[in-house]
Amino acid sequence: MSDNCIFCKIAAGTIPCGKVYEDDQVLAFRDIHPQAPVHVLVIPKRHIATLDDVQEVDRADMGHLLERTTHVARLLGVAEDGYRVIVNTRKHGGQEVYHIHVHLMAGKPLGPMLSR
Ligand code: DGP
Repeated sequence: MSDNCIFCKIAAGTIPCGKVYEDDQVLAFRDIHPQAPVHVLVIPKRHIATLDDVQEVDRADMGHLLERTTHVARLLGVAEDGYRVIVNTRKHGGQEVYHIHVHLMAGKPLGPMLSR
């Protein structure tokens, strides 16, 4: 756990969240500012600041994070129609919270990914 990391506090249960799934390694909860009808964040409970900080030793945990994201999509009933997964990374990636999180967005056609 990293001091002053809001997602570590959410993972520890000291800040409430709209939990949709949890196991011993990951937590999935509703984004506070949803940008799609379904917008969930899936985080590892262990603090890693950004995707670029992932090391070889984290491979299995990152695989688990992504596999559980697909599980959450099925739980929420959006897998068949499809969804978008985004991991914003550092400043130019638009990352605001420096604890790795997978955005799972769904619930309507989301359109082209990038505005030009
Ligand atoms: P990013 O820009 O990729 O770092 O996205 C961070 C997301 O986290 C953003 O969509 C809003 C969400 N968020 C920030 N603080 C909280 C919080 O305290 N609770 C919840 N549920 N979501 C949060």
